[in-house]
Amino acid sequence: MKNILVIGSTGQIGSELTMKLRREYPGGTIVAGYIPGAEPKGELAASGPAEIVDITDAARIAELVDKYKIDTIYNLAALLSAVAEAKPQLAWKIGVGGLYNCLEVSREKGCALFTPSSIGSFGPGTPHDHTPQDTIQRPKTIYGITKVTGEMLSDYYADRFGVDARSVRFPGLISYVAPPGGGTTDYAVDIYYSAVKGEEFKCPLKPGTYMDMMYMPDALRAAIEIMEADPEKLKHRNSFNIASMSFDPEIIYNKIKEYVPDFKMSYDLDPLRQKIADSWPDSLDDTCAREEWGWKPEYDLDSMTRDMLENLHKKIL
Ligand code: AKB
Repeated sequence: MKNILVIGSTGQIGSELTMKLRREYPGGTIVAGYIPGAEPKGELAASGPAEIVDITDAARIAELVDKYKIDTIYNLAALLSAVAEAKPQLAWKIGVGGLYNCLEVSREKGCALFTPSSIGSFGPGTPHDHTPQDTIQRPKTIYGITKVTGEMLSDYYADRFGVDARSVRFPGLISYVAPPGGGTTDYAVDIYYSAVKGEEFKCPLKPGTYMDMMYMPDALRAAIEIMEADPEKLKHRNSFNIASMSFDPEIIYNKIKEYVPDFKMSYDLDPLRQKIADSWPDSLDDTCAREEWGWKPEYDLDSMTRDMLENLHKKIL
């Protein structure tokens, strides 16, 4: 049995992860934590408890941990990379201050803790192709700086206090349930919406901009499998490279065109997102995740595209 608090349960990852956790642990209590204005709706609201929790309020996190006898916290609160550049102070407060609160509550109350890191934790000095697990991490964005700080702080709490903190470096995540909002990789979600609505897609990144991407079902599985992994086998903790596909705007556009032949794309570059994307890896090497806890993606670009188009048709048409 597991009792889990998901902080940020109504975001792009949280809205699907909370439901998957409820299916995976039917005897447990999975609490959907949200901030006012982002209330859970529909099945998410109906299928289990929901509580207001602001990650900057440590006392509230501790109160909920006591109330529901929580043993695991999924910390999904973050400002994504592009929006974080507009609000760097808030990005630090949520990304690092919020993580510190989760780590302290986990230390005091014996919780395990999952916090996503990102391909954004790397920077221009990192090898861009097959980026190794252990390499240079000198990001230029506030988002990346909070992620590297978070990785180091989580490892510190694991080594110093025995907190079972674990993490994966998520690529751009593609999904049809809840939109991402504010990331550099969001174009790879938006392009599917344009294709299904029959609209021309204006791509904010130039051809040749490669980044790692992943379909949400694989990302959700990774978030659960890393927390279930045998600790004896983990040489790393915070955070594991995971990968499934890498493409540039032309590759995803041409893949969608195989299914939507009339689909049109033009370029309308966003200099901020382009600069961020150029500083990130083109493709990650996820050998350590494969060897230490058996990570393996199921979706590639073709199977993801078929599933995205089918589900978006049902959702918006
Ligand atoms: C973003 O683009 O900011 C995120 C990420 C890769 O962490 N999707």
